[in-house]
Amino acid sequence: MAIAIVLILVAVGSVAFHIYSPWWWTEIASNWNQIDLTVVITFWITGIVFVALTLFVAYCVVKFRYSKNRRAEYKPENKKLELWLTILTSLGVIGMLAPGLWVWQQYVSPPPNADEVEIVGQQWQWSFRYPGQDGILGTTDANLVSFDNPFGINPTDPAGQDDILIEGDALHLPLGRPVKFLLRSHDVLHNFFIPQFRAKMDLVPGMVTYFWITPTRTGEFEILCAELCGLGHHQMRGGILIEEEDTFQTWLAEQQTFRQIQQDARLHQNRPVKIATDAPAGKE
Ligand SMILES: [Cu+2]
Repeated sequence: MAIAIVLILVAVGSVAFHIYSPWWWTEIASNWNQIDLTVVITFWITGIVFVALTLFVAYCVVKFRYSKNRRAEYKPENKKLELWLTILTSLGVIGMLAPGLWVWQQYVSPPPNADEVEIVGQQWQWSFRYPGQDGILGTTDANLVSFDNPFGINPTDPAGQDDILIEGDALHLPLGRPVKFLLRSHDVLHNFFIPQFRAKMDLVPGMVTYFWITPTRTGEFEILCAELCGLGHHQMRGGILIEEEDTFQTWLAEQQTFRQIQQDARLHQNRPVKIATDAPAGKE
């Protein structure tokens, strides 16, 4: 009897905890309400099954408790019961999977007018690339990655010259405009995750993965790496700022393009560098 009471308390307590607990998702900042909905559907299905099964076990503990005068009945098969259990289980599994597939299809089908932004992950930082004036991201090659060309942009591709490169700063995006993220990794698996967007995706070395969102409120959010990617994984964080269109454009205009960065690097290389020395003048 005590076990039955404990089981009932577990069922009731779990439901009460779910309803009254202060923890819930952070306020959503993207168009992906449907992803929240899929999680809510899963909560409902697993919640109902959990409560029903726990209460059923409690019922059985009481109903079929030991009695001297009762003998167990051998019943290896029950076609009717098995059919019902199979149907109900299938419905439950379909109910949890089908909405996810439906949303996933949309998640990886960006609208044709979506802006493109590239996200580059490497141990252990995030960098970002905008396509610049021409709206086209230049081609890249991992073999071209160097100190002066950390994105590995192909210098002979005209589309890459005006690409805007952001390193060591937050990703800025305009409010209300759909954006397609193109994800690339320079070393190992990473995962681009912004909880408020309800969106994440793996970055896989050697391929470009993608998904899209539309930011629905301004604010500053955190980019997390959701893939254990090495010793510094925990500090692989970045910032993301959702701004009004004007503020975004002002910021974007202040950023350097690939061409400017290359020119600066060349200038720097050609400039005569004075090195302080203790040697007497004229004797070098
Ligand atoms: Cu990572």
